[in-house]
Amino acid sequence: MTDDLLQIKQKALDELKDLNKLDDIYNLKVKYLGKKGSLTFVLRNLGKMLPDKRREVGMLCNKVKVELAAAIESAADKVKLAEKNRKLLEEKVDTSLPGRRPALGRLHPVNKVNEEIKDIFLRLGFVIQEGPEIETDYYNFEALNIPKDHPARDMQDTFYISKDHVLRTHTSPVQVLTFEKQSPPIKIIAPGRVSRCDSDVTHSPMFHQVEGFLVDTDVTFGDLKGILIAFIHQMFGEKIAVRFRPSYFPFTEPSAEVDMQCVICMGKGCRVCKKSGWLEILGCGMINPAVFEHVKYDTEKYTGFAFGMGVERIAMLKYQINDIRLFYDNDIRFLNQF
Ligand code: 2NM
Repeated sequence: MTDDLLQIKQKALDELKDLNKLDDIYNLKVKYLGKKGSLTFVLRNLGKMLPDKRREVGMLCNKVKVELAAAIESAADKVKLAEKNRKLLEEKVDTSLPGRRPALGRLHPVNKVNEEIKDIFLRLGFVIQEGPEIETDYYNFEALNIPKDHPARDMQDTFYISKDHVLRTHTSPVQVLTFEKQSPPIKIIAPGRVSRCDSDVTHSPMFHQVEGFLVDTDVTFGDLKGILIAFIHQMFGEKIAVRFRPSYFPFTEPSAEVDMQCVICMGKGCRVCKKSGWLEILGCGMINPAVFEHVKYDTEKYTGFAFGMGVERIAMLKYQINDIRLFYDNDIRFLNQF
């Protein structure tokens, strides 16, 4: 019997040597020391032995049990420690590595210039007014004295949503809506997105406009010139020369196009100004009484001026960008320059 016990112990120790998983060690413990284990079996049969034998075998059995339990415990500890070291090594963090710098956001150049334009006119006493990007034929054309057969209504220029609704081709409908709600004096700018069916290096099917207008008694073309020259000087510098050229818009009479001295060559003539020394930057005029008649303003009492400019065009001149599509490519290398 004592030989059996020593054999069991040796067998258990031999098996234990090869184990390196906690589960296997636990199973071995059950196999030898558990309720149905080999040692427990011996202990159960002690009662059938003679007293002397029983004492001898009992003592040895307990000794083997204690030794095996200790050996199993120490094997388990070793496996746990190895596992812990493996994890520490695997999850090691190199705290000396440099951190990743988060990319800073910035304003899109079109938004930046839009903000600058708005700031200048706010300082000149204008109030910002916005309106819907989808308009009826009436507000986008009819009320602005753009008759049914006017080329600006052509399918090539206007995105029609339905027979009667368009994506606004300018922010002028905001002016008409304002005229309907308020009486003079009015001094407003209308910034916003507009759409025209046109696309090349200087035209985008969607772009941004700032239009402005002032209506009061005794408003003159001189007032218009004063405001626009002040704007151009604040936007591009005090030294820039400005000229007004006669032009035509259905909603203004007289109308003019405004040129400023080429900011690239300072008027000497270059590729950007096509050797002329001048760059066209906005359109303007005295509001056509036909527009006032639509909103029932007294044309004998009130006069007004209006102007309009493309934000992308101003941004292209300011930052010397030669392709409008760069604004919409979302290339971070382009956008990071502003
Ligand atoms: C321009 C040029 C000239 C303009 C006129 C009006 C209104 F509604 F008051 F008649 N709004 N905008 C206008 C005048 C716009 O953009 C080149």
